[in-house]
Amino acid sequence: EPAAVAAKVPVVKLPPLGATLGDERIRILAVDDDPVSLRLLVRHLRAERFEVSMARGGKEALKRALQEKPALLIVDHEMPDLNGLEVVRALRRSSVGASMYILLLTGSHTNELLVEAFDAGVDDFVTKPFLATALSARIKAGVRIAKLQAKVERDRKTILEQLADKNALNRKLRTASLTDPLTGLPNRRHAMNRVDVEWKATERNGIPFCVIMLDIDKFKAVNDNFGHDVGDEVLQATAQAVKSALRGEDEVCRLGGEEFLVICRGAFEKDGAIVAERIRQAVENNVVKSPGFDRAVTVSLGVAGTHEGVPSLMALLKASDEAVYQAKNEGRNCVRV
Ligand code: GH3
Ligand code: MG
Ligand code: MG
Ligand code: MG
Ligand code: MG
Repeated sequence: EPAAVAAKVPVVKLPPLGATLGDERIRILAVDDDPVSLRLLVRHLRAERFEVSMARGGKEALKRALQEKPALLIVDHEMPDLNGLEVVRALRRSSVGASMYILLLTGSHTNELLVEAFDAGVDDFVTKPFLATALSARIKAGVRIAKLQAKVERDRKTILEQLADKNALNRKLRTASLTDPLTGLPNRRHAMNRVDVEWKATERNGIPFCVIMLDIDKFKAVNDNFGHDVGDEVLQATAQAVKSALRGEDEVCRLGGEEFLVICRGAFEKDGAIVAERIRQAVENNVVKSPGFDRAVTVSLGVAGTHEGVPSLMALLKASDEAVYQAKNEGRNCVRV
C-alpha cells in the first residue's frame, strides 16, 4: 500500500518552501482518489506552507482547477471517473490551465505512460509512494516556473496598461491638435486635412464638393465697443448658429479670427449657395445676449464648388475667399458665388 510506505519515510527537516507569488501564498490543488494518499499529500503541502485545496476525483479536479486557478496541480493518474491525463488534456485546452504547472502522481511509470503524459502536457512526474524530500524538490522546480509565469503575466498586464494609457493620451493630443479651444469647432488644420480628402475624392471618383468661406461683419467694432470677452461670446454663438444651419456630413471649421469654413460633401456650387443662404439667415436671426450686448451679428459668405474650371484645391479656396471679398464690397450680410 503506497500510502503506508510514504508514511514511514522519516521527515527530513528542511525549512518549508513557504512560497509566495507577490504577497499571495501559492495555491496548490492536490488530487487523488485514494483518501489516505490524498491526506498524506495535503499534510505534506501544508507543512510546506502552501495554500492547499483538494479533489477526490478527476471531474472534481477539473472543476476546481478552472475555478480556483491554482499555480500548481498535483494530480494522481489512476482515478475511476476521469484519469489524470484526461484532466491534464482538458486543462491544457483552457486558457486557465495553459500556464498551470502540473505534476503527475503515478504508481507505475512505464515508458509509454511517460511519453503519453508529457504529450498530454504534464510538466513533471512523481511516483508513488513519494519521498517527502523528493516531492519537495520537484515542487521547488514547479514553484520557480510558476513565479516566472506570474512575472510574465504581470509584465504583460503592465505593458498592456501602458499601451492603453499611451493610446488614450495620443487620441487626446490628436483631438486637441485638431480642435479650436474657444468654439470647440474643428480648427484650420482639420479643415485643411478634410478639404484635401474631399479634393482627392473629387479627382478619383468625380464626387463634387463645395466650400463656403464666411467672415463676421464689422467684428472689430464688437471687440472695440463691447470688449474682447463679448467678442469671444459672439464667436461662440456664431459657431453654434452656423452649425445649427448644417445637416448631414456638412462640417464647419474655424479657420482663425472671425473666419469660418464650411465643407459640403457631394454638393455642387448651386447647392452650396443654398446652404450659404441658410447660414446667413441663421446668423442674422440669432440674437446674442451678453452683458451690455443684445443683438445679432451678420456674416458675409463666399461659395466655391469643384468643376472643370477649378484646376487645384488652392484655386478652389482662393475662389471662395475672393467671393467673400466681393460680398463685403457689395454691402456685407450676403452670399456671393
Ligand atoms: P469686416 O466686416 O470687413 O470683416 O470687418 P471686421 O471688423 O470683421 O474685420 P477685421 O479683420 O478688421 O477684424 C477682425 C477682428 O477680429 C480683429 C481681431 O481683433 C478680432 N479677433 C480675431 N480673433 C479673435 C478672437 O479670438 N476673439 C476676439 N474677441 N476677437 C478676435
Ligand atoms: Mg488513483
Ligand atoms: Mg476677417
Ligand atoms: Mg470680419
Ligand atoms: Mg465662383
